[in-house]
Amino acid sequence: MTTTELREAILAHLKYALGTDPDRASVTDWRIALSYAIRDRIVDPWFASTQAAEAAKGKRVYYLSMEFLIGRLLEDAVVNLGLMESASAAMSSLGLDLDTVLSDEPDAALGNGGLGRLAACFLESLATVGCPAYGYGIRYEHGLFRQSFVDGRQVESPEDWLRQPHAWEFERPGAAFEIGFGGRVASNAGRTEWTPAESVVAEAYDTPVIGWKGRWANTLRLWSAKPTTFFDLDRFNRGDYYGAAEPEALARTISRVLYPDDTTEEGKRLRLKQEYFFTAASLNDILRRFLSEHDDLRQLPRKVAIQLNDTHPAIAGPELVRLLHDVHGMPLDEAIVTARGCLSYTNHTLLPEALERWSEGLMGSLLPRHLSLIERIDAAHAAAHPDRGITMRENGEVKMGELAFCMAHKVNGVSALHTELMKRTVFSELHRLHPERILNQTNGVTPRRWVLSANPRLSGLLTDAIGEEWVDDLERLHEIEPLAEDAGFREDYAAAKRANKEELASYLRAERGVSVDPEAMFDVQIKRIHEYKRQHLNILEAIALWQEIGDNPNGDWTPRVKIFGGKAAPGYVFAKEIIHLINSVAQVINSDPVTSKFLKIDYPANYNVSLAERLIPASDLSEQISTAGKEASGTGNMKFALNGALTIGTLDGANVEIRELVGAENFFLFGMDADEVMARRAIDGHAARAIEADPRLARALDAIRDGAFSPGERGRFDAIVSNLSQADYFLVSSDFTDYWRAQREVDVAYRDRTAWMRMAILNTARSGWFSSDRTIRSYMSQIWNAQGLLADAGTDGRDEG
Ligand code: GL7
Repeated sequence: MTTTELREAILAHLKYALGTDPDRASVTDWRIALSYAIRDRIVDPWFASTQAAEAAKGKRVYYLSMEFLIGRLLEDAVVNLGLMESASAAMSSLGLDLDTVLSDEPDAALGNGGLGRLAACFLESLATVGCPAYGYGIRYEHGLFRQSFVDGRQVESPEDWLRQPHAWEFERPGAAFEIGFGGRVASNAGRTEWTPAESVVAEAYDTPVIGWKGRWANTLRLWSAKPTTFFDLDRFNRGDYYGAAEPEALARTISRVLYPDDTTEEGKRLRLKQEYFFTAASLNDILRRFLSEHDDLRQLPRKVAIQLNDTHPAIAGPELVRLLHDVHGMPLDEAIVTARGCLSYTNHTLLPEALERWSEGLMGSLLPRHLSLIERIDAAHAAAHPDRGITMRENGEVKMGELAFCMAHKVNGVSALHTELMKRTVFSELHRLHPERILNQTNGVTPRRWVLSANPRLSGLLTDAIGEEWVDDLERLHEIEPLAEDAGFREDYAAAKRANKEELASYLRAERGVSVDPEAMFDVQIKRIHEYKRQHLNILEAIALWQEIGDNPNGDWTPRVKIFGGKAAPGYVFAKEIIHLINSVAQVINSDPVTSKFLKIDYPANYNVSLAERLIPASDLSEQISTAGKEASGTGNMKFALNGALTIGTLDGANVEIRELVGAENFFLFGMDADEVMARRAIDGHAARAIEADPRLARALDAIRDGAFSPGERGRFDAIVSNLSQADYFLVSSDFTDYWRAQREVDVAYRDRTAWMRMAILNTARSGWFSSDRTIRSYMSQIWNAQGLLADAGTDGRDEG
């Protein structure tokens, strides 16, 4: 598409779709007009892909996820269609700057964190490798809350991404299913029938997902809840206007908000309704599509692969059994085997509080038929393994992890370590019974968003050096390895990093009034705020460093800017205390005239995908400091390594694999490993001992206790101080000394810029394995048995390495 054609298309949409003219158009109008013009280019490849999938009559993959943290879509589409230059030229010919237009788009924040972002990366990779697939989820009216800070405390407000027209979706009133809740179950002529007491309509909204070079496009189908009747006319006519609107309000509640919990589970009735709502709608849709092409439901596992992204859609097991058995008359045992042949389940966390359990009372009142099917499935499983006494029900609750495990033919963890721990801990009994079922699929990230668009400077360098093929064959980055020894390349690489840092520095100055020196090390920790991720370990180190610099202000300190980003679940009190502490410490340290040339702290509010795209390319140091055994994988860690930030981290999640690949000498390791963590936790008084043994730690904690960061309010952070001195479940105090040691090694390493750049280049060169294309190909061959349909690119059967 030429610049002129694109320009004409934009102007036409501005006029005919938005009804405005160039003189009156706002940036948002221009952005939507550009989005429509770009969307038009997606529709043809999208149709072609759909038709190719229909013609092939092969297997389709269905990715069921409560969360899709997709962020902005316009830039993704422009980049994957190869239209960056035309779009930029067209916009400037209209007097606009493309970057300004792109950043006007609100983030689609239909997810909380890593799990949701992984789903978004997977969708993009599925399209890139040409695997016929659908993402299924919920079209939340309000995504993740907006975060602001008031006096250093997190304040949440609703996010409103649908206030403007959403240019990427197509409403499909024809694709709708009635979803029931509650009611009665009865036997009728040998068949079980469920008559729900209430129901809502699930209506589809489709967003095309275009892969690299526009060769293939899949569909993200999100369900919106609508009432079966729009309003109660009788009540309206009686003047009861509120009452008349009630059915509609109640129905819409189901797709109103994303639950803002990250890893901890909120045991709410509405949450279970949301889970069943989107799972049932998706399975109905999947069966409808299957039956439009085939007639024998016993063939379902050959044509349908359904991936359950965590246990949130685990009700898919009993629901699919119900559809096959109750609705289509398949014998129960066969229905269970058939359903299992289609389903597979990804576990994303071992945290006990995050393993979903629903009380049988709640389940029975909302989904009575499903509860009785779960009892049948449980009994069948127990009968097959009579000596084991494993059950998916305990203390009047249904354990969704066990249910998902028993109804899946494959169960996977998301990093090598996490998968091993799954076998050893939560699923040890089930693993013994089904030793072939658990396998590992280490997470990945899409290089199109996380390198190519987020870091155009680095991308340009890479393409100049080795050609463009790395973009969808990321292991080719190995080819730049020898260039780590090339002084010219090192300088270019350093210049790209430096320019990214300058850009971030001006953003921070403009948006936040904070001035930071791009020469300083940018040390970044961005992720949800959680005790196991240990942002408080990082801030303790900052306090200790500040004290030490204060003792010796003429010392030869390595200047650092510590940047934090992330939200806490609104009900997670301790995490919110950590946020308050970081902000309070930042305020004191940043205004210290003696130390602030060496140490600054910034915590921009409302961290989201777009902010991550700004921060990661500008980072020198990536903080991956979770208590070993707690972070299932991490995916931010991969994005940083690809963009040439060095990691300071524990042996946790995918850090282990990152370190193996980039080389131990290019990674700053510290802390206890998962086994040591378990052993140390068993030792009485571990926190007190650690504090006693490390005067730096004791002094930092004293400063917090004495009100150094809460003038006039000594006890403000007592909850944190007493936690770290007593129970300290996440072993912050016990890991502090070694963390401090590793940070000082980082300081020394950063001063030798040649050596540092060598390490950074090797991180980029050796992280190509973390492409989500590799992960998706591996799921395709090891779990889904699905084929890619790209004619030219030879993706079928390509080795996943
Ligand atoms: C998570 C894990 O905490 C995280 O380590 C992992 O990278 C991610 C994707 O697999 O899944 N599990 C989880 O419940 N959330 C995650 O981000 C919210």
